[in-house]
Amino acid sequence: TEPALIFDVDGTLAETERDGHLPAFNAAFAEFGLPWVWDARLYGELLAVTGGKERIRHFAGRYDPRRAAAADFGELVQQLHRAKTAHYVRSVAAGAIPLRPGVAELIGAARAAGWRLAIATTTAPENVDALLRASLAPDAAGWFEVIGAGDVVPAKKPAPDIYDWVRERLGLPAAACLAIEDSANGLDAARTAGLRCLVCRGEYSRDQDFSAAWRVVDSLEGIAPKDLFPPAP
Ligand code: XBP
Ligand code: MG
Repeated sequence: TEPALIFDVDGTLAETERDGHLPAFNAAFAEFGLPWVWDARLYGELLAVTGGKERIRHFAGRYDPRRAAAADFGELVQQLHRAKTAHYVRSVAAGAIPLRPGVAELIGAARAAGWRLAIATTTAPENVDALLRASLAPDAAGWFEVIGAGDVVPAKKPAPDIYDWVRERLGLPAAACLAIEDSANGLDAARTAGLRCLVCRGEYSRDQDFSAAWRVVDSLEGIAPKDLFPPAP
């Protein structure tokens, strides 16, 4: 059976946070007349909470507790997140975010080798689609046999649920899969799901603890599929 590469999206395929998600959050807050403005430093801290709705709730609970306690706060979070997703999709579709070096080459080589490809991400499915379409190829979403995204599992990374969900749909044992991640939350999710994990450190994750990773690199450049499933010694 052919092995599978399971890719994270944000931070792994592309550095989407600072120039994609962060301005989209701020644009949504402004659209709703909220006095919230996230800067890049605060955002680095907020990234500890995965998932955009979860991140907004966490922020409000801490910095705007009166609003967070309002009866309609749950509905506000849903509306803000819908607006944020629209802003994000628009900027990504306009070509705002390139893939990280080596990503397109590795995906191309894995496809040529007949390997199976999948995605496991906490971000919304329309965001994944927009990024793959604009930055990889118009039909690139179809290259991935399983795309696990957003709210398909309620417990987001570092919970293992999204990796379990994807691996079950691939119908593969954990040993036939390799997760590719950029963050400690993603690494924890993959490891708890029993998967080997290659970490490609990114701009927001450089200083995190990756001791549980199979390998840690700063770029996927030059990595060939055969490096990822070395024959047993
Ligand atoms: C990515 C995230 C996401 C995005 C926002 O984590 O944490 O929350 O920042 O996406 P990972 P949404 O790379 O570990 O999957 O707003 O669409 O939730
Ligand atoms: Mg990530």
